[in-house]
Amino acid sequence: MFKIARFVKTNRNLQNYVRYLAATPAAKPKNEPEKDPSPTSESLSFALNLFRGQLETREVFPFPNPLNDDQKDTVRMLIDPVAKFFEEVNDPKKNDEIEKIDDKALASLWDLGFFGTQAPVELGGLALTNTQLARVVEIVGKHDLGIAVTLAAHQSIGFKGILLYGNPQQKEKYIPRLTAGEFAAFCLTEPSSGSDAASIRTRAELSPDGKHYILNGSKIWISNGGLAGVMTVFAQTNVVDPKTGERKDKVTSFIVERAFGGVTSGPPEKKMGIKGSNTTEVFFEDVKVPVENVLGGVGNGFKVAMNILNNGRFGMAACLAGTMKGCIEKATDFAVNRTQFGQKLKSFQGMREKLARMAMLQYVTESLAYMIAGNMDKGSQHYHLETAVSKCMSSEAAWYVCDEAIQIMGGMGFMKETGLERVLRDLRIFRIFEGTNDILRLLVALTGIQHAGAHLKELQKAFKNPTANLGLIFGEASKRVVRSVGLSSPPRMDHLVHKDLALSADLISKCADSFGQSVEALLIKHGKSIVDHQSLLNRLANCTFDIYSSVVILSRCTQSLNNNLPSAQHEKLMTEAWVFEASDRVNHTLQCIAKGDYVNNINKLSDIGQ
Ligand code: MYA
Repeated sequence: MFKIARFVKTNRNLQNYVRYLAATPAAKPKNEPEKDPSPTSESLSFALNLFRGQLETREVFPFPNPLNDDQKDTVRMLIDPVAKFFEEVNDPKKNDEIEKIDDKALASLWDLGFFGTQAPVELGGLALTNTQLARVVEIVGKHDLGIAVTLAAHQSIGFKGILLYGNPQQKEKYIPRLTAGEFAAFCLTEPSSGSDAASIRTRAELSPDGKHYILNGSKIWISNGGLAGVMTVFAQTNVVDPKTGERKDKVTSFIVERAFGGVTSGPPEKKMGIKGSNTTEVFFEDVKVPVENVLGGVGNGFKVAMNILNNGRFGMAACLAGTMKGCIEKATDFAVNRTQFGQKLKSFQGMREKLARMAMLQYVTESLAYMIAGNMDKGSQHYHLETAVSKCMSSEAAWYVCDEAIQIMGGMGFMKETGLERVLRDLRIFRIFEGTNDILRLLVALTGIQHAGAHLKELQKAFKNPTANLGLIFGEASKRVVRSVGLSSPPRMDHLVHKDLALSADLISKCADSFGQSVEALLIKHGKSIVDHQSLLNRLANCTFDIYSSVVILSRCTQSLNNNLPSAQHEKLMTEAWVFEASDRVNHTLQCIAKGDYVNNINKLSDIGQ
């Protein structure tokens, strides 16, 4: 807003304004909270604009630069001790058996600075960028997912709110403690409130003297719940709505110390996997929370929670890219050494195809993680759909890759000693926590549809006063006329990709165009009731996953080809294979939607239970 106002004062020429915007990227200082992504405002999000059939490529091309020399040095200094920690100190099998991280291993993790990776140096942290963190987290994910969850529950969500929304006093008071040995936890989920995060019942009432909130309620499945001394807690508070002046309940977030009294935890939960991590219930009984411990403003808690989750989700893709690497290494090693029917397994085409698909999925996941981390480091503000895509895709890909690794290893894969059954058990929760993949698919589709709907509304309004909106109307009308006589050319990307990838870029550009047209047709057909067509929404989300991930790897592969990397030709094969399959899936889905036969027998069957 401010930028626009300042410019308009000094120069009213539109072309110059566009140039001005292009020359001043919206950089924001690290750790400054994102503005809430509004689906109607202009957005650089690729996924969001896809719903209008537009290819918004500014945050996908070029692929974010790798680290600079200083940043690389820092990562190098971390990688060796981390690898050594996992090879020499930590035993994931033991952590799984004793259902906690072994004391010595946990102490080493604190010594390595792993619990303060993104906190400022002056507050005891390592101040890693998101890209640097992704490199380190990949290694953690390769070795021990119980440890990954403990680390993430502490800093990716536990005290991320203090980093993003804390005032200087809150940061100075808490961050040094949280980088020096005190655990943090993120307390949102309740017995009656999981995916429906806004329905929490924990309450905080302002004390009569206005100095404290009195907190009552309980939270379940809290990672680090039995360990944490400091918690980010979400509770209903009664506030005056600034729009209506009426009082109503709104969620507020608080920094709560166990030392305040009245905070207790249940015993560690018995879980299927990630047993090394600690998960408990947490109870709050008349806890006196000082008013200065409100985080991010009274009544803003829902947005605080959502943005903490949005900000942390990319870490899952980085972590699981590492897990997949570990699974692929085990399966490859086995395929290279195992002889059956007189031949090494690797010489059978079926086995090679499995390994190729596993490698392709790992490449896609890793690329998503680094694309999003790089954009976040550059100051991107509209990444919440992209992180949701990366969370869903990485958790599903990792499950598939681990399962296939077990399949390749046969009986050996099923044995505890191989370590893959533990990884498979650990992986199961990744499709559930940090926002279930089901809810995130709906989030992607509904947010995208709202964005597309806002554009249609703009047009509708424009037609009410056509003389004042001739530009918009003519622009839209000519687009439609051209499209209707079959002369339309879809938005293009071939100028952005390496020439060897032009064909793949063309396939995906056409998908993006068809996708935009489908969304528009569906909006016109269903109007607001589209929110009830979840089968349709899930399919639109899947198309978004396929198109966005294809563009991400086209971008990465372009960079590798341009730089003549030794891996470039291999990357090109994976990119072409993925884009070919992804565009096929998108086209098939959109055709079924157009014919109205996306509701197949399974859907009919599921209606019987209603
Ligand atoms: S932690 C718990 C995880 N729980 C969840 O993720 C909860 C899932 N539920 C939700 O996200 C929300 O309730 C949904 C919306 C999405 C269903 N960003 O009316 P609404 C805005 C920004 O749609 P609802 C855990 O699992 C929206 O625009 N804004 O809301 C531990 C609207 O704004 P306005 C958003 O229908 C895991 C307003 O909010 C977002 O109630 C351990 C209301 O919207 C958004 N996303 O529900 C982690 N969504 O009013 C381990 C909505 O202005 C990880 N809005 O129009 C391990 C990884 C390893 C990594 C290692 C790293 C070290």
